[in-house]
Amino acid sequence: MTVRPILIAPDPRLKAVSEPVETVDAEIRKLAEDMADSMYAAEGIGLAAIQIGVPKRVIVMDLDQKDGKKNWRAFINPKITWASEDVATFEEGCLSVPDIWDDVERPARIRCEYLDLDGKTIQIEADGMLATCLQHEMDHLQGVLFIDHFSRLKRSMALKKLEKAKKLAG
Ligand code: K1U
Ligand code: ZN
Repeated sequence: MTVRPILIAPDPRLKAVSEPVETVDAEIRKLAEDMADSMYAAEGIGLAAIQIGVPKRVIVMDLDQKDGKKNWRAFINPKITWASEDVATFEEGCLSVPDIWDDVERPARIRCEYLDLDGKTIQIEADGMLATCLQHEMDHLQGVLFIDHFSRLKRSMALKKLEKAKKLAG
């Protein structure tokens, strides 16, 4: 088990655009396992590789954590192939943006194509929390944080709060 530290905003590495994975090999499978270990240790439901400082298009997610049961899956090189016009609003949080939770509006339903850990192409249609979490994590792959969806005033208040917390932590 390898738990890697999670980058905290405003770390400039979180603004990087992640690179596609060329081959799903043992190195990528180990990265995904470390990401899952790091996500569970931080009590999250998702994680993008850039959040542990690795600029590769890899996401892990587990929306079904009950009684300590682990049921994570990996999404490699995910692409949104269709998004609904209707939108849904969910309260979002982020392990890289501690102690800030707020509503974000996104397409309510998406179709997503990605590679699994066997390198197989998978297509899914998602709604609810899966659609929200996938879009949140795919934003990370583009260097976008959920606070970037806030109004300018709300975002600058969130950034001030993060910088203050960073200073207090030393
Ligand atoms: O990207 C991340 O840092 C993961 C993030 C995923 C996410 C959560 C909510 C809406 C959209 C995306 C998190 O896992 S934040 C932590 C969290 O969701 C949680 C923590 C403890 C209990 C329940 C939820
Ligand atoms: Zn996040």
